[in-house]
This record gives sequence, structure tokens and C-alpha cells, in this order.
Amino acid sequence: MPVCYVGVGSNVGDRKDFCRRAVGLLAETPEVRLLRASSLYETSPVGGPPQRSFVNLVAEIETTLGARPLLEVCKGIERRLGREPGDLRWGPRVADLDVLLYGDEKISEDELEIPHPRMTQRAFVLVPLLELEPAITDPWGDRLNGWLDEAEGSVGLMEPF
Ligand code: PH2
Ligand code: MG
Ligand code: MG
Repeated sequence: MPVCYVGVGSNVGDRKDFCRRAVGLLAETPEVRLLRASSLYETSPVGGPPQRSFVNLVAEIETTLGARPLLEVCKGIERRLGREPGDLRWGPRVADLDVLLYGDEKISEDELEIPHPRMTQRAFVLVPLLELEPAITDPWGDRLNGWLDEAEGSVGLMEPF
């Protein structure tokens, strides 16, 4: 089973609760096994309109689902937590679940790009991911910690998952 990393974020309402519920729903998915969740981080919004800061974390999972069904599970969790489909790109959201890495696969399809195309530019993704797996590499074998210095946005540790 591939080990996958899912980025979770929220900047509306009780942000920590939405993040924890999102991970709980992932863990309850029969085809998904939650291995670890990173700490929660408060992060400055990257891109989009002026908006509240986010709470972000990364979940490490194993799954029997293919990458696209996993993406559909993530979208289903976003909807169950109250996210409206078609909301503003990079705007405020109750829950955002992005498949960052799916084993060592490289996928470039409609609405499914893995590794996540912007993950190396975003400190709110890299910091929790590197907390879980400091020596993690991308599918080309390059270590992700090399991107941290130039990644965008500020990230502050909040609390353990
Ligand atoms: N998600 C975005 C755009 N900007 N900024 C932070 N800090 N955290 C996010 O999760 C985030 C963002 C698009 O999904
Ligand atoms: Mg996102
Ligand atoms: Mg998303």
C-alpha cells in the first residue's frame, strides 16, 4: 500500500476543530489507515484575497484507494464539513484537503497533479510534512527540506494533533 500525505487546512470558524474532524473522517474511511498526523500550525494566508490566518497540518496515511478515488474521498470530506463546491480559488474555506504525495507516483491528469504542484513553494505544507518525515524525498529522489528556505508564508507551531 502506498504511503500518502494529505495537507489539511481551515481558516473559517473553529479552524482547529475543522482540521481535526477532517483527519477523523479520513481515518474513518474504510480504505484509509491513518498512520500519523503532524502538529497543528497557524499559518499566514498564501495567495487569494486578504483573509484570516489558516490552521494547517499534514496527515500521513496508507490507502488501498487509487489516487483519484482518494482525491474524491478528500472532496467528500470537504463537503461533509460544509464546504460549498465552486468557492473562490484560494479564498476562505472551512476545510481543504489536498493530496500532496501518493507513494512515489507522478501523476499529471485533469484536476489531479501529484506531487501537488505548489507544495514546494508553501511553508504551510513543508513544515508539517518535514515534522513527520525530515528526510522525505519527492518521486525524483530529491529531498524536500531543500525548499524550505525559499518557501512562502509564515508558520507557527500551535499544538500537537
Ligand atoms: N490554502 C490555499 C491558499 N493559501 N494559505 C495557507 N496559509 N494555508 C492554506 O491551506 C492555504 C493557503 C489554497 O488551498
Ligand atoms: Mg489547498
Ligand atoms: Mg484543495
